[in-house]
Order: sequence, then C-alpha cells, then structure tokens
Amino acid sequence: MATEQTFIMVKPDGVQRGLVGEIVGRFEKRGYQLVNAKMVHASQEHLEQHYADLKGKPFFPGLIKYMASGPVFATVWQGKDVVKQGRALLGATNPLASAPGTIRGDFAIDVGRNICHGSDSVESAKKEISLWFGQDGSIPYKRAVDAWIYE
Ligand code: IDP
Ligand code: MG
Repeated sequence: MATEQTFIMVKPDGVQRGLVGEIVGRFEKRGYQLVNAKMVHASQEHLEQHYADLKGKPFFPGLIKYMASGPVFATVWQGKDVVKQGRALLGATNPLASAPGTIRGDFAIDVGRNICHGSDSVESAKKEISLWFGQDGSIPYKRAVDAWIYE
C-alpha cells in the first residue's frame, strides 16, 4: 500500500472559525490516515521558511502577518495519492475559483483568508513535514479499516 504523505494545515482563520473538525473530518471520511497533528502559534521566521518560495511576492508580508496572527492546526496525512488528492479536497488557491464541495469553495471567499494549506508536491510535503514536525514526522500505526478502503 502507498505510504505517500502530505502536510495539511488549518490556517489561523480556519482555527478561529471553528473549522478544524470540519477539515480534519473531510480527510478522515475520504479514507486518509492521520499520522501526526499539533496546534502551533508559529513565529514569523518559521513562516518565512515555510513560504520561502513566495518571498518577493507583493502579498508576502501580509501573508506572513496573517499566518502569524494566531495558532494553526498542523497535520500529516498518509495514503495513496494523498498530495494531489489533498489539494483537490482543499480547492483552488483563490476561493472564488474553488468548486463548491471543496473546503475553500464551501467556507472561504478571499484568497488572503483561504483557511487551509496543503503541500503542492511530494517533495514539498517532505520539506514541510520536516519543518513543522522535525525528525519524527509521523506516528505509524496499523488501521484495520484499510482493508475496506484499499482493494
Ligand atoms: P496554495 O496555498 O494554494 O498552495 P500559494 O500560491 O502557494 O497557494 O500561496 C500561498 C498562500 O498565499 C495562499 O494560500 C494564500 O493564502 C496566499 N496568497 C496567494 N496568492 C495571493 C494573492 O494574490 N493575494 C493574497 N494572498 C495570496
Ligand atoms: Mg503553495
């Protein structure tokens, strides 16, 4: 069975709006396995590292301020094709372009308040899991239900 992992984070607005359970629930219900989670009020430096690829974008300072404005809920999910499917569950970056049924399409309007983050590739997922969780990126455990999710 595939052991691909992704980093999914409920941003400060998602935490404030009481959407942690909703977002976690969607990944759980799809069949993905939660292998790590924690609440963090991240520093600006940590967030600048997380978003290093976007340094230089006009919205970068505002993005860092938004992400540092309160705690986030950081999670690691495991399962077949979870990076790509995780992005599909979140919806488009701009919620106005996100289909209804996606998390952003159901719960957000502005791109600068789009309530969740998901890794965009297997490579970024590895980097992000290591940045947020260090060496012990995941807590492996067997799930009996996997026999009912995977063929
Ligand atoms: P992603 O979160 O869908 O991967 P990225 O392009 O990696 O999108 O951008 C990271 C985050 O930066 C977005 O989720 C959003 O919160 C914010 N962002 C992206 N583009 C804009 C913009 O044009 N204005 C304000 N914020 C933006
Ligand atoms: Mg991104």
